[in-house]
Amino acid sequence: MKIKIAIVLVVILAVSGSIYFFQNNKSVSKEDLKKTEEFLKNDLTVVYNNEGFNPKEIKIKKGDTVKFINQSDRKMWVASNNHPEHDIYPEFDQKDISLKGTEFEFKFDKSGTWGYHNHMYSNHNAIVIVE
Ligand SMILES: [Cu+2]
Repeated sequence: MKIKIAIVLVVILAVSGSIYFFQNNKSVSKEDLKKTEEFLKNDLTVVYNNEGFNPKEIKIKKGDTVKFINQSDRKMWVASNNHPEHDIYPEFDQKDISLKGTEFEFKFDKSGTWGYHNHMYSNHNAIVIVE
């Protein structure tokens, strides 16, 4: 009986461990990389894929609108730092979720260096510099 319980526990641990691993180690498929490169030909575009935001730092002019495209298998919610308050640039907060293949646009009316992140996965960070 004890052996059966031990086997069940080991199986549960292995399954939950591999689910955790695959959710946190999503790689970028060749197809997604190709799409990312295609989107980045527009210099007012940031692509979010499984590795994070690309480019990590984008320089724009005041009044420019940046398009954030979700090309990842995660939910994307773009928001200014710091997580979770989003208080350095409160207006720069998507307050919604974009699934893969959808996008969010934001017009930057304040100059400065704005750190932001994916609110749904807050260790993915990047910067918008508004000159
Ligand atoms: Cu956040």
